[in-house]
Parts: sequence; C-alpha cells; structure tokens
Amino acid sequence: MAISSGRYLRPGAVAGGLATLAVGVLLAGCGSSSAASSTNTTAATTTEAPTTTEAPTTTAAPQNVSLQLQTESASGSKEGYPRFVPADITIHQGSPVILTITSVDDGPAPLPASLATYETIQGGTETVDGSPVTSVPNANISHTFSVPDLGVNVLIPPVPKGAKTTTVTFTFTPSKTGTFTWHCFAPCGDGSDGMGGAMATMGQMEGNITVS
Ligand SMILES: [Cu+2]
Repeated sequence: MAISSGRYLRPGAVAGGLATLAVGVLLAGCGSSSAASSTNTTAATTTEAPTTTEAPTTTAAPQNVSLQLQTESASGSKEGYPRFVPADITIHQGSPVILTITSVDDGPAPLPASLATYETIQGGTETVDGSPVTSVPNANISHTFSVPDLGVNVLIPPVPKGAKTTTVTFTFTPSKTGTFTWHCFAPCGDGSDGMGGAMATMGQMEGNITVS
C-alpha cells in the first residue's frame, strides 16, 4: 500500500482543550419569599452532620488504552496486515479514555467522497506526536479509528519522513455501554478500491469495542 509520500502536513496546532467540562450547578433553594419571613416550621433534622471524612466525588482516573497499528509481522510478512493490535478492546463508562495509537505506516490512503463524513475528527480531542490537532487533510489520512455508534472518529496521518512511528492520542468519554464495531475507513486494503483484504476482515481494520 504505502509508498512514502514524504508529505507530512501537520495540521495547525490549535489548542484543543479537553472537552470535559465540569459544570457545577448550585440550586439555591426557594429564595422567592422575603428574607424576613422565616417561619421555620420544618426543623432541619434531616441534614445529617458529616461525621466521617468525606469521600471525594468519584473523579475516576482516565483509562489508558494502547493500540499498535502494524503493517507487517515481526518476520516481515505482510499477510494479514495492516491491522490494529489488539483489535478488540474493553473500556468503561464513567471516566475519560485516553487512546494511544502508535503507527508504523508511512503511506496515506485518502477517503473516497462516499466516506467524506469520516474526514473530520469527532467525539474527542486528538494530538499527533504531542501537538493538538483539530483536523487532518484528507490527502494526509493514513487510517481512521472510527466508532460510529459512539460518535468517535480518530484520524491517523502517515509516519513523518525520517521517523519510524507516529503517535496519535485521542481522549474521549464513552457515551453509552454496549459492544460496538470500530472500523478504519481509509481504503488501506486490497483491491482496486482498497476496501478488500484487511479492510474487510475483522481483527484487522475492524474489531469490537466493548463499553462496560
Ligand atoms: Cu486502515
């Protein structure tokens, strides 16, 4: 597939702040009546005094998931490649997932017009080799890691010339539980349209992501 293009267009480094917003909403109770009319018939007996050390509100630690995007076996065989390893992953709802994808593929595989919807980063924040990115030009997409059911679309550019790997991180929070199929939508497989072979094989350019 991949003839090194030598063109690595790093998208403008726009500070992509984490989308995780902690919104604290304090509802001040019944301020409608005038302050003076404090006819307190209901004694505040129900508010239990915090006698024990208060447990911090569950700020669950981020989950780190690492994927290797391989293009050949250790012995150099290209049979059964490219593929993401592991192909099946399990994550949990309730805390952010930091997906780290390390790719050795130096070739682009631009998406056809019919898949243009997957040309944009969706559902989380991405960095490429440490720099925040908000887009990757289609001509510079090598693979995608896309989970349509979770609204997640990660774009993976080719390895820059002179480098051995490129590392993409993608931080997102799973919106629901279940088992969903992820796909690569870049035509990186066999056949005239690049959609055969690895692209049509579970365990290579598609797999399962389970959110428990
Ligand atoms: Cu691919």
